[in-house]
Amino acid sequence: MSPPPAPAPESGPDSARATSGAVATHALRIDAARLAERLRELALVGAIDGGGVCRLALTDADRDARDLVIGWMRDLDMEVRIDAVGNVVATRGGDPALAPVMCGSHIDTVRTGGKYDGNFGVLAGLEVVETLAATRTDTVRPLAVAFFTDEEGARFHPDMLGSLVYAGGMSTETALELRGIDGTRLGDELDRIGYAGSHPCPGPVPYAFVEVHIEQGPVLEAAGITIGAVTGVQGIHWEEITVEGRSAHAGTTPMSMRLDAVHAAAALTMRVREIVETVGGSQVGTVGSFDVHPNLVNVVAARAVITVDLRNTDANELERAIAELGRACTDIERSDSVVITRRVTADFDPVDFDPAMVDRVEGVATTLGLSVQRMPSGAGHDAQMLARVCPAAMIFVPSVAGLSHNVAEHTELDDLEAGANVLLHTMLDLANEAP
Ligand code: HGY
Ligand code: MN
Ligand code: MN
Repeated sequence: MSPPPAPAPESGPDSARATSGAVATHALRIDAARLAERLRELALVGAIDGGGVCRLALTDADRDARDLVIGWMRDLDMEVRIDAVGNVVATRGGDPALAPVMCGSHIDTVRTGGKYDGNFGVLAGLEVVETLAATRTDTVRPLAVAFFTDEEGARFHPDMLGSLVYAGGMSTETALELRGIDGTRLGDELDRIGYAGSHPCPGPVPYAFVEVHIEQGPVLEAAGITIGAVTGVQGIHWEEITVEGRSAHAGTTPMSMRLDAVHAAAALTMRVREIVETVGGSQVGTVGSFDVHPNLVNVVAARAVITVDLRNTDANELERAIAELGRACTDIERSDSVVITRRVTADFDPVDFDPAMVDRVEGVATTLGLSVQRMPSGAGHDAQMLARVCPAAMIFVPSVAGLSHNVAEHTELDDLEAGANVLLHTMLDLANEAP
């Protein structure tokens, strides 16, 4: 599908600026082949079988990806700043006295990650900058492209950690002391990979923040729509639940004498599914990890540790699900004579994006001749943290078969190109707004 025709020439104060470069800004388009090449190259870092990527936060693969992307930022003559939790913000052009229009996302992935989750939002931002540089187009406000540390939260809970600290939602000190699922200390890992930056958090407040991201679900593809104008992000609640039983011999121990941690954790896992069905609506629930000790064929398990991920677009309904989880724990402690300990590791209310920003994304997509619909985000994103400090918006593009956090994650290049062009013109509009 060829890019849509350029919208009608702009009128008004910006029209003079619109021709300051070699091309009128309304006619600017990103270079899809260049974007695809960067996505391909970045996906080689931490590449795993099946065409996916494993780049957990602050691992060597994350370091190598950071080095590669910062190299591209510097090739574009961007000024790069690294902050105390390893967030990276590169800035270009505009009046340095004005707050930048920022875009970005993340380059860390889950263990079974795809090429596009997060990576697309960062590389689309670089593509916007390169398109403006190639046409000698400047902007009133600086443009910034960011990637935030540990957005996935897969290694160090919670998710969106770096942007949470950037926005002042968690102190740097607290973040540095976080322990990963592998027992490592976040601050030590940041030092180890050489990304403990000198710039303090919270970071400078942008004029606005725009994140383009794959949808990671089936909605846009099913509707045959190219662009999602994201209205907000659903609430997210994570718990690490430890079930303490008693190890015993699998052959000699009568069933009535067992304090079986696996049986109790499995019962709790089934209750999570029942809670989802009871609460209904947009409620979702996941037990994504299930660790057993000593994890041996002939030993009744002494301990099981599971993680529970509960999400809902409605804060009250999410609270209801959390309360139901508490009841399930109490029931199972009694029925199985085990001890259950709960540790909350993420707890974020639903976020609504600035309505004017959602209008803007919808308007730009329409002007570019792209089909667009409004929708909430099922996944967490850095934009929900930046929304605490500035007007924020998200642009979604379709995910093939609605698949993500899976090596087969895919989005067609035409759709990536469309999303990056909506990012380009949304940022241009914002960056050229009269101060
Ligand atoms: O958890 C999430 O929704 C995101 O992938 N970090
Ligand atoms: Mn993501
Ligand atoms: Mn993700």
